[in-house]
Amino acid sequence: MEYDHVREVDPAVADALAGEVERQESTLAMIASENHASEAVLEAQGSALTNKYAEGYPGERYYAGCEYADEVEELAIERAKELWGAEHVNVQPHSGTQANMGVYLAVLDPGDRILSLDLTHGGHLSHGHPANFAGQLFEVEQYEVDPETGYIDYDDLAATAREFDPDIVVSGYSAYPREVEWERVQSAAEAVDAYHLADMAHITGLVAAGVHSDPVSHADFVTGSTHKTIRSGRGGIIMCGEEHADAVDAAVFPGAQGGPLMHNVAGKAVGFEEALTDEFEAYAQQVVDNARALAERFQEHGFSVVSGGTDTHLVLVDLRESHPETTGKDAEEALEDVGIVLNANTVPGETRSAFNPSGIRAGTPALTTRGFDERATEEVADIIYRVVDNYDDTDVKAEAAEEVAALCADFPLYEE
Ligand code: DSN
Repeated sequence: MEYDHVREVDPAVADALAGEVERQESTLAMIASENHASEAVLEAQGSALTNKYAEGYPGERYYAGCEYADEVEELAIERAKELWGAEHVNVQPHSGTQANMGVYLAVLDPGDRILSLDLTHGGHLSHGHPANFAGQLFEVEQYEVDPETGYIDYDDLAATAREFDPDIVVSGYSAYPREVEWERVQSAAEAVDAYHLADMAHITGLVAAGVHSDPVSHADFVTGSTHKTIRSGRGGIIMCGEEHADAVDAAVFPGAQGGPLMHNVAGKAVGFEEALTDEFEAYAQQVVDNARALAERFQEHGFSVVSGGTDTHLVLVDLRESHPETTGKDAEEALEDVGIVLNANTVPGETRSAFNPSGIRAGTPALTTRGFDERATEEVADIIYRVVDNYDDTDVKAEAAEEVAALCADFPLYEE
C-alpha cells in the first residue's frame, strides 16, 4: 500500500497512511473492538461509491444514478440475512452508536425509559451514559454484573425492570467476557411490556459463525458493528422483524442520517461474503480458543481475570489484586511501548476513574486474523504479564519489544 495517488497530491497524508499500515504490521492489535479488514474490504471502501448520494433505500431513492448503489446495498442485506437469519436488515447506520440511535428513534419518545448495563460493568456509552445523546434524551436506569462472579445477574436485572418499568431493555456489551443469555433478558423485558434491544456490536462475527448464541431469534431489535469480529466494512447494522421494518428504516433515514456511506455499505457486502465461508467459521472459533488461552495463561501468571475466564473474544483483567499500585493506563502505556496495543478499561466495582481505571481489556480478533493460534497467543500473554509486572523496567521492555517484533514478522498482515 504505497498510496501513490495520495502522495502526488499530499505527501503528508500519504506518509501518515503508510505509517498506519506499518504501525499495524509491526504491532499487535489487541483492542477487542478492532480487527484487520481484508484487502478486498479495503478496496471496496476506497471505491468510487464514496462519490454517490443515495438517500432512501434500494429501488426507492431520492436521487438518480443509483443502480450500482442499489445492487451493492441489496447484496449486503441479502448476505446479512443469510449470516444472522434476520427478517429485516438495515445496513445504512454509520456506526454501532448510530444503529442504536435508529432503534431508539423508531420506538421511543424523548423521556422514555432505558434499562441497560452500567458502563463501568461493561456497557456502552450509547446505552444511556449521561455524556451521550441516549443519556440526555431518555431516562436511564442501569443494572450491574454480580460483584462476586462477574456474570450478569439476570434475576437482579428482572427485578430492576419490574421496579423501573422501562420502555426498552438493552443487552449486549462492550467489555463483558461471558456468553449473554438473551432469552433471560427477553423474558425480563416481556414481563414489563418493554422492547428488548440486543446490541451484539462486539460479537457479530461470533454469532454469525455460531460460536456465540444468537440474539436475533429472541430480541425485538438487534444492532451491531460491522467492522469488529465480523471484519467487514466500517459501520453499523440493525436487524428486526418485519413489523418494525418501516419504523427502523424511517428512523435511520431521514430520521437520524442523511445519505448512506455507500462505499462502506460496499465494504459490508464484501466482508459479509467473506464471512459466509467455512474459513470464517474456523476463524471465529479460533478467536474464542485464543481468548480462552489468553485468559488461562493470565491466570497462571496471577492476574485476576473478571468472571474467571471468557466465552468470547475478550479478556478483562482487574489489576487491583495482583498489582494494586499499577493502573490500567500504566499497563496500557508500557504495553504500547513494546508494541502491544490494548486499552485500559474500567472493571466492575471500579475504584479509580474512567480515564485511568483499574483494568485492561485484551481481545483476540485481530491477532487471529494474522494467524495466531493458542500457542502464539500464550506467548503474547507471557509478554503482557512480564511487561505489566515490570512496567518501568527498560531492559524487560526492550526484550519484550524484540519478542513482539519477532511475532509480527512470523505473522505478517498485508501482502502488498
Ligand atoms: N469503541 C468500541 C469499543 O472499544 O468497545 C465501542 O464503540
